[in-house]
Amino acid sequence: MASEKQAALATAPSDADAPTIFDKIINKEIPSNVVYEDDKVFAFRDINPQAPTHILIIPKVKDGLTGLSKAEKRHFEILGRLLYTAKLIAKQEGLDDGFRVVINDGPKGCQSVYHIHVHLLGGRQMNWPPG
Ligand code: D5M
Repeated sequence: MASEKQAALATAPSDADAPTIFDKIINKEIPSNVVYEDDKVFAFRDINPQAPTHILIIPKVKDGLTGLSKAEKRHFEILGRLLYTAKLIAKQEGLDDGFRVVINDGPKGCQSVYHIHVHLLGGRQMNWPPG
């Protein structure tokens, strides 16, 4: 992929229940490099890593949560679980000196897949501000 930004700008925000490639990954219809799975959460390595460690953490059931901007009160628990799982995986990956979590939202946030996901990035020095 030439640019994640181009991919994001080329992707229209999708309907709440429209399937995405992440459904196929969760259902193991297409392969992924899985690093964590429980009854609610699935995590796998990003196909286009932006850091030595780059993992996507997603809810198994989207429940309308295409992105953070669509969050409702009923999503409180899963949102907490996604972040807590990021912390668990950071430990599992040995990111003891620090890491970053990112949630891209909408075209200007550079979101290209409309199934909420937390990016966990680590293994190099991060910069601030982000691009
Ligand atoms: O992030 C969407 C991310 O999804 C982007 O970093 C690439 C990643 N992606 C897309 N398809 C795959 C597959 N098949 N495996 C692993 N990772 C994938 P966003 O925040 O929406 O820009």
